[in-house]
Amino acid sequence: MHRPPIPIPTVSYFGIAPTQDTLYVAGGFAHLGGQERPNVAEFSAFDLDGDATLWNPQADATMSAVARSGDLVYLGGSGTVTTIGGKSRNNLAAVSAATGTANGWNPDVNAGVDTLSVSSKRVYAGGSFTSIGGLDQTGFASFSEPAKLRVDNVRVTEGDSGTKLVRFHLRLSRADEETMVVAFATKDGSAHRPADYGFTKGFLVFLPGQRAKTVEVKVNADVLAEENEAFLLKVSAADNVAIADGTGRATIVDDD
Ligand SMILES: [Ca+2]
Ligand SMILES: [Ca+2]
Repeated sequence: MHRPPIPIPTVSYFGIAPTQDTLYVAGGFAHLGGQERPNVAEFSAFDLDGDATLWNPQADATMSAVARSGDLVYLGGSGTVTTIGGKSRNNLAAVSAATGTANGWNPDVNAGVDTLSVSSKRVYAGGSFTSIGGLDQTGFASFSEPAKLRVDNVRVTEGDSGTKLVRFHLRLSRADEETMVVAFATKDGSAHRPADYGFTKGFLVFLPGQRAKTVEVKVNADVLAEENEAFLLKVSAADNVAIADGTGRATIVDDD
């Protein structure tokens, strides 16, 4: 089994979370592992030099807790944190383990989160806080993990005349009691708008209990002999939903 090299502490570490391949460190520092990694850093078992990885959620004040669950990393702040993973987040956030970007989950904790743990799709937090989301909550809280959204890849045979519809399926990992809104827009790949497909953008609402939605995009047929082409559907979050995979790829299979 690989074990990440644990960096020698020259600064304060308050939260440590090992996984099989990585080690997360939260604390009060501007640099760690030879990189500028404000208050949170990740180390890889496969980098024997002990350099921090590229993962960089950039918390704006001392962090005190970290826990990894699936493709999310939960981060707790020491009481004065207002930005984590590129978003305004008071002392508690969930960020992507791939990109370090915060998702829509936003509990809003008024003071320090000293310990975090995730079990059976619930997040447990303990600390010196007295309110969460503006409601009285002292010292301990538990939350449902945010529902996670995935966009499927699709393939469509081009056709020789008219248009076809490709259907991207957006699926939540579980039904939620909250309404969720996500924004979507197509993006050129090797297929270009408007020649190959119709630019499509908008919002989708998942009402409480709903788990799947479809986005339809028009694809233009032609009789040109060419390579298969592809474009993307990019989905971004609103509150509550975490984007596990926010990019769907539509492959237009040439038939000429
Ligand atoms: Ca064709
Ligand atoms: Ca063609």
